[in-house]
Amino acid sequence: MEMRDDMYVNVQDLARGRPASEELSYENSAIERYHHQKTAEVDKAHTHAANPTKQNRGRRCYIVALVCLGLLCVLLLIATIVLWIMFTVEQDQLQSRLLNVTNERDQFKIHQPQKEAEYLQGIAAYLANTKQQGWKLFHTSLYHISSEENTWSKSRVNCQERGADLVIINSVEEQEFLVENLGHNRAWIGLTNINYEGIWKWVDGSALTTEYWNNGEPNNLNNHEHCAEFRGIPLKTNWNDRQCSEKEQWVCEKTVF
Ligand code: MMA
Ligand code: CA
Repeated sequence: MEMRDDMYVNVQDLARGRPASEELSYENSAIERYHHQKTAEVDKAHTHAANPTKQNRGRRCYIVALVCLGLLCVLLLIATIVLWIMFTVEQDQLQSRLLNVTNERDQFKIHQPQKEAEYLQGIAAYLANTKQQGWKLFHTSLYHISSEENTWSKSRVNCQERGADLVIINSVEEQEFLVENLGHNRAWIGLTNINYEGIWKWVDGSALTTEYWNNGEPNNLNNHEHCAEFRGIPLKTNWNDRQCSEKEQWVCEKTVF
């Protein structure tokens, strides 16, 4: 009991930081050891108490990560569903458009003969009209032989006013057709060298390839003959170069198609 009191005193002394008496040094050190032991136990207990907190924090992190992953999965799923719906809708729209286009094509096919007939009737009406105005059809062109006479330039202007130009002869058939229709009449054709330093060219700027000059022509008489004419001789080779200011008939040509 005494010792207990001493212990109590000495513990108090220790707590107050007072130096222990020499007689009690052994007991004090024992108490100190006991105290240390207790403190260690308490610390250990604290440490044990702290460990569950750390574990809890780790677990919380793990749960948060899991939740995030779950949310990500859900978002991915939603995105996939949305994209799939969009794709499906677009596919449906494309299919219905394809169906419409197919129907339109089929309708056009059904009505094509009618349209073709209308188109041909239009051409027939156009040709009938041009025939009435004195145009003659040969191959894919219409030809008009003037009844009046004029210079080469004014003849050309007249053709242009009719939606045509002076005739361009590209084949022997065309040449023969014109010989046949002109007979003994002379007439301007769309061939000149006035703008091209002596080089003969057609009115569309194309070069002269198939030529049907009369014997000894072109002779550029007195250096004044720069326009070409049908000489008025019913021969396959009947072209002549003549002074452009001379007045004579002319032939216009326009393509049908
Ligand atoms: C002659 C001949 C032609 C020339 C004409 C002009 C009758 O033919 O020389 O080449 O173009 O005269 O009138
Ligand atoms: Ca001549």
